[in-house]
Amino acid sequence: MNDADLADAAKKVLRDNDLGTFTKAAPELYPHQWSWDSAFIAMGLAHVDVRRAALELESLFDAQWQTGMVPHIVFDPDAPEDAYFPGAEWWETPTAVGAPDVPTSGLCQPPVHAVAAWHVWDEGRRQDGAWAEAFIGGLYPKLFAWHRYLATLRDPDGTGLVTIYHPWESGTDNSPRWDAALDAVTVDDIPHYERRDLTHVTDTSQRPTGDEYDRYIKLVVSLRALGYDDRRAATEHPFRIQDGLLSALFVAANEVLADIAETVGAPEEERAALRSWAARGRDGLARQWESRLGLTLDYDLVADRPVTVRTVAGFAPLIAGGVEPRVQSAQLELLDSTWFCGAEGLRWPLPPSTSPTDPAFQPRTYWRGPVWPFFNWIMWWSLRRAGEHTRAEQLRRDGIEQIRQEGFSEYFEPFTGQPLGSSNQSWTAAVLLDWLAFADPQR
Ligand code: 9WN
Repeated sequence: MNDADLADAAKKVLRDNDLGTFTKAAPELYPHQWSWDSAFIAMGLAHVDVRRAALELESLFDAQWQTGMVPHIVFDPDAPEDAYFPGAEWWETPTAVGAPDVPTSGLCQPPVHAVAAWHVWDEGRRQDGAWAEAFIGGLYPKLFAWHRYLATLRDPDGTGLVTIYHPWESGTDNSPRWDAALDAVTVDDIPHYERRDLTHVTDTSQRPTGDEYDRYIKLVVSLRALGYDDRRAATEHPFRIQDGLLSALFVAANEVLADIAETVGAPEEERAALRSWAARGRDGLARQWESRLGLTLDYDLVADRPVTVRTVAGFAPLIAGGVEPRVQSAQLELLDSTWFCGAEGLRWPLPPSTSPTDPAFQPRTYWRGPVWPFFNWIMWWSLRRAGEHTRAEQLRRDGIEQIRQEGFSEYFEPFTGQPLGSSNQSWTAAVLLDWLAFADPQR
């Protein structure tokens, strides 16, 4: 398939998953709007229909909580009730203080939205400057409120590291990063529930286990009982981890949002706040740097210890950007070492979500080994920001080949390249479109 046909196929995936004001993350497995998926989808849609791309972000931010939190799922009220578990009724968010009047989950996901907004604005201003200005001016205050939420309620001590209450907030749900903390969560009193995800995959070993789901549900029940009150969760909730990857994306997004703030003429104190959150985040990540592994580690606040596993999340310094040269070199070396892209027998030198050298590695199971295209995009974007253009270009080409040869799947087995999880996953199509547009000599 040539690039033009591949782009058409990607557009078709997004069109088929389009529900008017938002794009469902996948045709059956994920029939609602997911927060960070929508950000990536907007970046892809920017190359197809920039106004539709803007709407993707605007509809998500219409569900923003009064605290500033952007919920991880905005439920489609027209989807069948049993389409996804846990569905809208499980969260009981309408009774929570500050929740919007549309059904959402009570969690959030990594803050990549400012990066997406910048992409949409950048594409938009080539087409219609006044429209682009109105779009970014309208979204900026909501983006700022979202960042302020993360910098304050999710980092009450100002450590620079953002605390998550649930593996779903990390977006890397069953990563071994969370194993020890989940093991410590007791599940003797969870209500009966029925999973839906297993009916949408060909092989259930590609999804999290029953034990993991029990704990996911226990954590939802705990937050629900706390009324999704961040101040209470900060001491009473049984799962509290400073997430290095999320914090790194927050650093990068704060810098992008500071640039947006300048563009829209935002007050000086907001610009200063954004820059200080970025600087504070870098300091926080530096404290979590584990030079022996060449990775940055998450910190479990409940157990009071760092989480020592080898996963792609450890590339947090590279993703945050602007780190010391010795840290950047160590990360670049590690990326192509046998721990990640240089592992023997990989179909493409793309980073497995968990290092094949980690005892928890499982090549077909979700975040325990498979390669995720949208994550490849994050690494590509980060390498470019770090000035590593040659390595970034190789990653972009391999990322495109993976999709060209194996399709728009959610994730892929690293050695065989076998497509896994959902097919026709929206953000896979979206990042492909952004990669192809990058190669367009007209741009
Ligand atoms: C839970 C939608 C989402 C992604 C996450 C991915 C997966 C959900 C699930 O799918 O999580 O939020 O039910 O497994 O881990 O990153 O946003 O694509």
